[in-house]
Amino acid sequence: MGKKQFYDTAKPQESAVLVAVPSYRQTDEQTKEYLDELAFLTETAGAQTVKRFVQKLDKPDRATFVGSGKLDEINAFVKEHGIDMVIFDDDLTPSQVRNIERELQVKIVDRSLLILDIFALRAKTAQAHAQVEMAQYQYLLPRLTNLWTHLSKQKGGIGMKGPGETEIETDRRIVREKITLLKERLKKFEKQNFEQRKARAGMVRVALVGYTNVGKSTIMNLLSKSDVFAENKLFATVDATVRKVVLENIPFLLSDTVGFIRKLPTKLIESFKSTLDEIREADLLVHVVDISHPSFEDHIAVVNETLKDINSADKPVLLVFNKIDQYLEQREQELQEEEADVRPSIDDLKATYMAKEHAPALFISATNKLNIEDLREELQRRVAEIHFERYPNNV
Ligand SMILES: Nc1nc2c(ncn2[C@@H]2O[C@H](COP(=O)(O)OP(=O)(O)O)[C@@H](O)[C@H]2O)c(=O)[nH]1
Ligand SMILES: [Mg+2]
Repeated sequence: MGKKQFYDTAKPQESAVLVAVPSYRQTDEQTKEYLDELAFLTETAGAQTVKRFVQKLDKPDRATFVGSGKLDEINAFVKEHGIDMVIFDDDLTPSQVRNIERELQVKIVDRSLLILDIFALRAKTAQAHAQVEMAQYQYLLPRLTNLWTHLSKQKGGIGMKGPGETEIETDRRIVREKITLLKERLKKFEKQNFEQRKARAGMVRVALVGYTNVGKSTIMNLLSKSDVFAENKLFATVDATVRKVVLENIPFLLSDTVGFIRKLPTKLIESFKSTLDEIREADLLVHVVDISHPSFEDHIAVVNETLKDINSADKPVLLVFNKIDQYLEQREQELQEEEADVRPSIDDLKATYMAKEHAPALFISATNKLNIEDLREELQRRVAEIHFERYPNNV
């Protein structure tokens, strides 16, 4: 898989409709933001969202995820507009996929498959390719009996960057063998990583963490004068990058890695464990937040949850709110339009978060280079603290 893609680039952009089943507790505002994010993922994967379908339910329908009336409604729309695929904001069970596909006769993509696809597009190093491939096979294994029917095989495109036809027709045994081989290959990478890390011993390690698309790679480039790929896309960077940075004569290692997202499939986290080692072994986490995003508080919670999942929740954290340029613009507009609830000033935010965290919180703009000196100073101070505690003789 990985490089062996079945994506026909000559094809016009694929069209998609999105489907979400929020609980009654979820506000409409939240539902809209979640679907905005799903549409952004869809766009990142290369397709265009044509329509969104929402059905409030206590929990998704066991057989078809949405109720039969809603499914008919989706079906009518798909037929009328010649839609290529239906994307669900949750993971579907193999039997749900089978039932829905039988009904709609188009490609059915769930959240895991969509994210896996983006990862496959974005992986650059051999290790990241192997990690994505592993996750793809693990996703495929329980679904081998019903995914990739005649329909999906002809079409290609999103969700079809998985194993080719020959693999699909063979049985689970072969997929299991592939997983075993990949495990061995990944072990070799892990050994190499371990050797690299030994070579880097003696330096404080700092990891940039945060939700996807908040500006981690931009900050990495700013601090280390490196050239990590940054783009207004979700998961622009899947591979971990480590650079040496020197501030006030104290060297430390800074790593940029894959961003987090809500409902990140656990299988994916597992496959990326060795990439996430950079976070797990860090002495200090720089948690970057996009303050201009309406759901930034949700994002902070998702990142903290994911850190818990990878046993890194109790590390020291420096909270950095990025994109204040955009935030201030939004606020300015609210003030001008005399809106009822104008967002708080940066000073108010600072007071709130410093009280909450009992530590400084920084407010910067990485692209407009606002308060970057503060960030450098604070980082230097925190790194020096760790450095002199650990290497008291190494002044
Ligand atoms: N307005 C604004 N955009 C920013 C800022 N920092 C980063 N960005 C943009 O946000 C997008 C995502 O940045 P990136 O560094 O790739 O985010 P990552 O996914 O967290 O690594 C890119 O289009 C950046 O140019 C900022 O301070 N202000
Ligand atoms: Mg990035």
